[in-house]
Amino acid sequence: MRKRGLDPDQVRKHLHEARERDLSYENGDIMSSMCTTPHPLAEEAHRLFLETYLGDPGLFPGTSQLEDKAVEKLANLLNLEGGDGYITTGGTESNIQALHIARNLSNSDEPSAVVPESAHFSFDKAADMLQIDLKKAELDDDYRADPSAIENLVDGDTAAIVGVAGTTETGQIDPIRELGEIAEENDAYLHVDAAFGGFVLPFLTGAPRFDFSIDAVDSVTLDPHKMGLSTIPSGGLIVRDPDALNAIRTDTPYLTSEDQYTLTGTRTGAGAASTYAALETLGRNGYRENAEICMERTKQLARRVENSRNLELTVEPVTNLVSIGLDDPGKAAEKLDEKGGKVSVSRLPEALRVVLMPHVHQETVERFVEELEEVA
Ligand code: 0PR
Repeated sequence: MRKRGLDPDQVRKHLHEARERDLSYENGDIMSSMCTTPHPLAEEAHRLFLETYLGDPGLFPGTSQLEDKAVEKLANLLNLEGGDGYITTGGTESNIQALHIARNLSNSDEPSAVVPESAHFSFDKAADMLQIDLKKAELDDDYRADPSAIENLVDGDTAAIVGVAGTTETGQIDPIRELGEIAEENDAYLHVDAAFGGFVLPFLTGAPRFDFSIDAVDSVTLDPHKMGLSTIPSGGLIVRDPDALNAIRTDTPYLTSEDQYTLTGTRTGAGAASTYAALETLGRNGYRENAEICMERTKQLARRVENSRNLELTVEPVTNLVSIGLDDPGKAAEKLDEKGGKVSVSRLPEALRVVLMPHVHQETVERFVEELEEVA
């Protein structure tokens, strides 16, 4: 560290230089992310609550109340009356904590979790940290969880079964109801990772059910900092039974609260405030409009892919993500990169993965397809 601090203008200059090297959502560079420009009011809330934290909630009762309200609204969006949960740092923390609950509720000496092969890598982190065996079940032909493959891996040590609503790589929705039947028969905890789909599916007519309207669902991850238009970090973990949180409670001597069930200690109140602001200002109609616009562009891209000679859809998109099959997707992604647009390559299926977040406008889609046809 420097002995004498720099002039603020000089530091500011360094900050701006670094920031200018970043890609930006708004000029259409980023097509691989599930994050986007937050709603302006969410951003305003974030700034207002910048120095608040919820690790010691008695110091920030106002912020703490906003978190409770945000949790209630998220639960309501997921068709749950009552319930509990908290605003996490994102899908990873929510998934870790869900398996944490399931493991601690399990009677097994060697608890395991069964997930579809499409599950996000946060479950690998969770399994490693929690010292549980993670069993990955093969997918069906449409890259969804295959209930019979899941069932084959379930045994007396299965603490949790996981389903995904809006998978990271294809945006697919697992058959949660069927997974629920398996969970009930085997007395296993059922967690649904709707980090991405949670703010899309409730607003699409005819989307399959994935939430607490299915009795067997014990907890759901949904991320306000993805399609919820909140600021980073805002994640959500919602549990059906408030008592489930007792399984991961830790005493917190000398704080204003007696215990906490969160993974992190000093955790920002900005995510909770920002989530509350986005939920309140957008309402169901605002989110519906957002989801519909994203799906329109998704369909626009999907149709272009279908009509292109060298490209194919690996699956028909059900959320705002398009998975494009072509020869050597890795090479295509590299070439697209040179042109400025950032897409990613999925591994299952091996394909180009484009996420149609709200910042990916119609013109961006058009430009992308032209560039893609060139490189393909
Ligand atoms: N569950 C699902 C289904 C996800 O897709 C993700 C993240 C998570 C959980 C974990 O969420 P957090 O990253 O909030 O902890 N999915 C993408 C990923 O990490 C998100 C992403 C990808 C974001 C690329 C930005 C980006 O540039 O793969």
